[in-house]
Amino acid sequence: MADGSGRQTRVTSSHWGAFEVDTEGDRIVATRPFAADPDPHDVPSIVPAAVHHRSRVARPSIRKGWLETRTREGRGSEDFVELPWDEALDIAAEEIDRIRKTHGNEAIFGGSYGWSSAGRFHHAQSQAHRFLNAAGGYVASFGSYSTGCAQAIMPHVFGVNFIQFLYEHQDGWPTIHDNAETLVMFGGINPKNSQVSMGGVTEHETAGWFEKFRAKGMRLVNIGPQRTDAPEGCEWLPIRPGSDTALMLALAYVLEEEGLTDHAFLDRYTSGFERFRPYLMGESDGTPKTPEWAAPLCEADPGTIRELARHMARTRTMITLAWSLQRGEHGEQPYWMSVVLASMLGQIGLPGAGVGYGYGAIGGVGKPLIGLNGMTLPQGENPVGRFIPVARIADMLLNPGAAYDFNGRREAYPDIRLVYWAGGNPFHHHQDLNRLHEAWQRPETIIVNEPWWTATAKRADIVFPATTPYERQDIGRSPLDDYLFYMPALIPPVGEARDDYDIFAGLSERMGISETFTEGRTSDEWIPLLYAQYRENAAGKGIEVPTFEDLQERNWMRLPIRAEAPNRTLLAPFREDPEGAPLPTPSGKLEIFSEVIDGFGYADCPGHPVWLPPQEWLGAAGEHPLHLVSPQPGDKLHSQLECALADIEGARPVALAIHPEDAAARGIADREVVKVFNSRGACRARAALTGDIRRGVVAMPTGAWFGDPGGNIDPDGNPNVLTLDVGTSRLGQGCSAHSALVEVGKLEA
Ligand SMILES: Nc1nc2c(c(=O)[nH]1)N[C@H]1C(S)=C(S)[C@@H](COP(=O)(O)OP(=O)(O)OC[C@H]3O[C@@H](n4cnc5c(=O)[nH]c(N)nc54)[C@H](O)[C@@H]3O)O[C@H]1N2
Ligand SMILES: Nc1nc2c(c(=O)[nH]1)N[C@H]1C(S)=C(S)[C@@H](COP(=O)(O)OP(=O)(O)OC[C@H]3O[C@@H](n4cnc5c(=O)[nH]c(N)nc54)[C@H](O)[C@@H]3O)O[C@H]1N2
Ligand SMILES: [Mo]
Repeated sequence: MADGSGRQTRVTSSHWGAFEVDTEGDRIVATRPFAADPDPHDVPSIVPAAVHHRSRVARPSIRKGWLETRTREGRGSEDFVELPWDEALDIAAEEIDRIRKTHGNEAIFGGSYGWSSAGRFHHAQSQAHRFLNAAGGYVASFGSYSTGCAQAIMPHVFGVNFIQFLYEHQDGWPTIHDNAETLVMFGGINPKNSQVSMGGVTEHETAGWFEKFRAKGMRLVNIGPQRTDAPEGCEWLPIRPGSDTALMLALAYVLEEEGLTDHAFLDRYTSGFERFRPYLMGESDGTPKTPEWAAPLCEADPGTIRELARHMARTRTMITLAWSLQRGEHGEQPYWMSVVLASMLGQIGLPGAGVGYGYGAIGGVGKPLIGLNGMTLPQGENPVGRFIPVARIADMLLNPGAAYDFNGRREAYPDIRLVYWAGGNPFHHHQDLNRLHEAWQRPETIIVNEPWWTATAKRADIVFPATTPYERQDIGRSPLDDYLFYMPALIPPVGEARDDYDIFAGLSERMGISETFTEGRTSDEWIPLLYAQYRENAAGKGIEVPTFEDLQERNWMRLPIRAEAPNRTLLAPFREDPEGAPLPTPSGKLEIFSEVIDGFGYADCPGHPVWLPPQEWLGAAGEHPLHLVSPQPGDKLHSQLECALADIEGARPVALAIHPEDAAARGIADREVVKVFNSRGACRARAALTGDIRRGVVAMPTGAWFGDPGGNIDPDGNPNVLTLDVGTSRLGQGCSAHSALVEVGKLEA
C-alpha cells in the first residue's frame, strides 16, 4: 500500500518468517510482524540496518595481489581493487576457463554449502550449481552441516533417506498432543530454533504446542546441558554433552532387566537384537550397561534413570532427538541407539509414540502438510560426479590425493584449484577456523558472490556483490509451510549489486555456455514459468493457487494444505503389515544390527550402536576443562544480519552462558568480557552467569563474524575458532561442532 508520504508497505518472506516491510524511495525504513503469526520474533527489525549497512559489497572487487600477479598470498589481509562489472566478469570467466581447461572440472569445488536466502528462484546455491554444471561440472558436497551424520547412518536403519523420514514418517504436533503421554527430549525442543525454516515458516507454533502439552498434563523431560533448550515447565535432566548414548543404553538395560522390553515387537519388526543384547547385558564385553555404569559417564543418578525407563515403558512415549546430538563426535550412536530404545518400548508406528528427530530444530518439522512440488530451477547434470562429505572441506584442501573413508566407500580427496562460493559462509559454519584459514591458502583462485563483506568474502580473490531478496522479485514458498508469497523487489539493488542469476549469466556468456545456463531467458521470464509449473502441480493435487499476476497483486496467500491425518506413510503401514509393507532395509525391518555397517569394519561405527566417548568431552577434560556447546543464535540466522547486530552497544562479544560456580572458580563476574580458549584458538565472549546450564559446560551461540586469522583472539566471539574439525566417524563424516573442550579466563591473563 502507498500512502501520501511515498511510504509503501508490502509483505515479504525470509527463512525466519514473513514480515511487513516499509520502504521510502530506495530504502527499507521499518519492518513489522506478519499479522497471522501467533508468535513473531524480532529478527526482522534488524533487516533495514543490515540491508543498508556499510559492510555491503558495493562493486565487483578483486584482491590486489591476485589481480597483479595471481599470487595466493594475502587472502584475508590484503586490500581489494574495485573494477567495473564487465572487466571483473571477463577476468573471472577467463580464470574459470583456464582452470577447467588446464586441470579439468574436478579441480573446481562448487559445493557452495549455505543457507543463502529464502525465495525459490534466486536461491544462490542452486544458481551456482546450475552454472557450474553448465561449465562442465564440479566437485560437490554430500549432506548438510545440520544433519550430515544422520543422513549417512539413518538410511541403514530405516531404509529411507533421513529427510524423507523427517517429513513422511514423523508425527505432526496435533498427533503428539492427542496421543503422547510422555515426551523425552534429548537436546530439548527449542522454540528459538523453530523460528527458522529453510524457505520460511510463517506461523510459529512450537511454543503454543508446549502450552497445550502442559495443559494436558503430559510429562515433558528435557535431557541435555541447558534447561533453556526446552520451554519452561519441563523437567530437566542435565547430563553431560556427548553422553546421551550411555544414558540410552542404561534405559535399555533397565527395560531388559525388568522384563519391560516388548520382545514381540522386536521379533516382528526389527532385526539383530540378539547381536546387540550381549553387548547391552555385558556378556560380550564384561560391562553390563547398567544405570550404575552410565551414572558417572552422564552424571545422572541411577535411581532417576530407572524411574524414567519404567515410566517410558508404562506410558505412550515419544522420544525426540535434537539434530545437535549428531553434530558431535560419534553422533551416529545416539541416533541409532534411539531407534533401538524405541523398538524395545515397542511403540514405533503408533500415533504420538516412537522416535522423531529435529522437532523444534526448524519450524517446519511437526507441521502436518500435504506435499506440493515445483518451483525448482533445474540444475542440470554434473558430469564430474565427485563429492566430499560437506564438513570435510579443510581436510580436502589440505590433503589433495589423500584417501578417506565415508559410509563404506574409500575415496581420495580431489586436487582443488578453484573454489566458487555463493550463498554460504564457510568462515562462519566450519569448525576450527584457523585450520580452515590455512587450508584456504591452497587453491589458486577463490570466487565468492556475497551481499556483505563477510569473513569468507574478505578471504576471496574475486568478490561479486550480490543482491539481497529485498532487491529482486521472487516467489516465497517452502514445502514445510502453508503460505505462498510473491516477494516484490522492494528497493533497487544496493550499490552495484546484481542478482546471482545475472552474475552467472554474465560469466556464461563469456564462456560460451549461455544457452545452457540461461536457455535464453531472463530471471523475470524464468520466475513466471517455474511458477506456472508449480501451479499445475498443485492443481494436480486439487489445490488451487492463483495465477502469477493474481499472486503479485495479493502479495501472499494461505494454502489449504494442512493435512488432517499425520504424514505417517512409512512406519504405520509397516506396523500394520511388516511382510506386506517391509522397510527398504536389507532385512526389511528396523536394523538394530546392520550387516552392511558391520561389513565396513569401522571401529568408530561398528555393527550395532555402542558407547564410544568423544575425544573431547567432560570425561576427558584436562588442561581445558569446560565443554563448549555452540548452538544456533536466537537473535538471527547463523551469521546473517550480524553486521547490524554487532553495531548495537554492548552486543559483542557474544554471550557465553556459564554456571555461577564455574565463573566463581575463575574469578569471573557477570557480564565481564572474558577469553575462551583451547589449543586451536581463542575468542572473546561476555560471561552470562546462569544456573540454567550444567556445571562444566559453557554455551556460546554461532554467528559472530570471524575476525583476525592466526594466533590472535577473535574479537566478537566466533565459537568456531575453538571447535574440533574431525568427522563424526568414518561412516558419517558429519561435523563435530558440539564436541569441544575449552578454558575460560580473564581477558588480560
Ligand atoms: N560451532 C558450530 N558451527 C556450526 C553449527 C553449530 O551448531 N555449531 N551449525 C552448522 C549448521 S547446522 C549450519 S546449517 C551452518 C550454517 O552456515 P551458513 O549457511 O553458511 O551460514 P549463513 O550465515 O546462513 O550463510 C549464508 C551466507 O549467504 C549470504 N547470502 C544470503 N543471501 C544471498 C544471496 O541471495 N546471494 C548470495 N550470493 N549470498 C547470499 C549471506 O550473506 C551469508 O553470508 O553452520 C554450521 N556451523
Ligand atoms: N534462531 C535460529 N534458529 C535456527 C537457526 C539459527 O541460526 N537461528 N539455525 C537452524 C539450523 S541450520 C539448524 S540445523 C537447526 C539446528 O537445530 P539443533 O541441532 O537442534 O540446534 P542447536 O542449537 O545446535 O542445539 C540445540 C541444543 O542441543 C544441546 N546439545 C548440544 N550437544 C548436546 C549433546 O551432546 N547432548 C544433548 N542432550 N544436548 C546437546 C545444546 O545445549 C543446544 O542448545 O536450527 C535451526 N534454527
Ligand atoms: Mo543447519
